[in-house]
Amino acid sequence: MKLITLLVVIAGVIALAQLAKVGQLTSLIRNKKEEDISDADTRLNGGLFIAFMVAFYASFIFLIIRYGDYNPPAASAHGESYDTLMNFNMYIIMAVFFLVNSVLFIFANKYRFDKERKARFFAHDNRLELIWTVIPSIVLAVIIIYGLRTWNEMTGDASDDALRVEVYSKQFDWTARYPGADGEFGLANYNLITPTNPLGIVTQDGVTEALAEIEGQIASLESELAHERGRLLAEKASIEEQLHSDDHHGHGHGHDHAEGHGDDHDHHGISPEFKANLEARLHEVEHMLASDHVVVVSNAAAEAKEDKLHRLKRHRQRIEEVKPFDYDGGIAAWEAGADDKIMKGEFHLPVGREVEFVFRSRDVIHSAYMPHFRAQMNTVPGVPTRFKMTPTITTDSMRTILDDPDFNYVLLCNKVCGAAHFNMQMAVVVETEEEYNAWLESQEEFIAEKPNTVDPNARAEAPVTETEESATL
Ligand SMILES: [Cu+2]
Repeated sequence: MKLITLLVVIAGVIALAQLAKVGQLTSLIRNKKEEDISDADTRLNGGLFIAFMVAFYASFIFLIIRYGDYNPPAASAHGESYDTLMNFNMYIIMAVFFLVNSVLFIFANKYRFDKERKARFFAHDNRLELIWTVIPSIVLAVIIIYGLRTWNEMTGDASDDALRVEVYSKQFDWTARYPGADGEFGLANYNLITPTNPLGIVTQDGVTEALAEIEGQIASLESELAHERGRLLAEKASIEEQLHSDDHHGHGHGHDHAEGHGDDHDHHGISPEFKANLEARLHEVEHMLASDHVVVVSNAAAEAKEDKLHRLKRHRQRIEEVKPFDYDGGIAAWEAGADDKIMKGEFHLPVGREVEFVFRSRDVIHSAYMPHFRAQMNTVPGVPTRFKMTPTITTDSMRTILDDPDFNYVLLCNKVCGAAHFNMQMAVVVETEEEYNAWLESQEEFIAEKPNTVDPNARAEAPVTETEESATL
């Protein structure tokens, strides 16, 4: 179908070119010059300019009526001034749009070629310069000053009793955090991020847990590498060779005594202690080879595992370096996070109360966008950002207003941040202060989730570690 359309278009262009050629030839026969254009032609072209302008305006007005109201109803205190600012700008832009295009098309028609008319020539006009410099300057100054004032109001400091909520982004979801009873967010450190501590909240338990988790991974990797069959066989062969060569020395003294007399004993003679060690290790290796834990791993896979082991050890070191004295408040600050409350999928806000959002990001720049609250702010790794707003309409009221029982406020990601960007959304529920308090009360504190998490003791008793220990004994 596309191919046919394309062929038709190409055929049409060729036909037009041929027609133009025919026109040229006929005017040549009639002894008319190409640049001789009749008054009728000029009038037609002038009229077409006007017709195009009318069609252009009609389609523009249609689009404005059909799609111009693209914003959902505003549901925050600053939403109205935000919308007023937006409309103010749009009206100015539209006025200029109509003015400029009208002048363009109407003048093209009005001043079409006329034999009787002579063009007026002037090189410079101070009054004209003044008009088209001063008027746009004033309009732009108004836009900028008005815009800045609104922006400053929207982004100014939140009041002291504002509710503080942390919104944390990562590829590809959102997490919200409430400070808990102490009103203070616990410290966070990305080194402490584990599946059960997605924000890396720093607590004594969190550090212990993260260490236990990583110790477990290191131990199992080390054991796996230690039980690699090829390596064990190679070690066994090497030990046997050493013991064997020592046997030779012990019995057949004076083999290679021809050169380097004195040194020979130090090099080849194995002390009884060393020999005992070798024999013990040989025994151990044989034991390991016979055990169930023997694995066969390709060289490339073993290298990859060693790399991973190296990375894990570096990570372990970084966790060990997370020390209380790095933070204001010392060890007490570590526990501020224990009563924090962490939300996935949905978070609640009380209506009519100011909220101060603090945004953080784990990986790349995301953008927290809540269209109904006219709120948007980039979330930047390493640089906390903020935004304050006051929700004015509860979710229930909005459902009535929109006549949509399934309506929910949303927090979206408004920055193309990766493959599942489309999936980064979280529901926001706005409700009365009492409902909100009851909801928050029912949510678990961060540390209360701990018992479900990895038990550090379980790790220490991992079977691999145990056999390794018994093997050494
Ligand atoms: Cu995103």
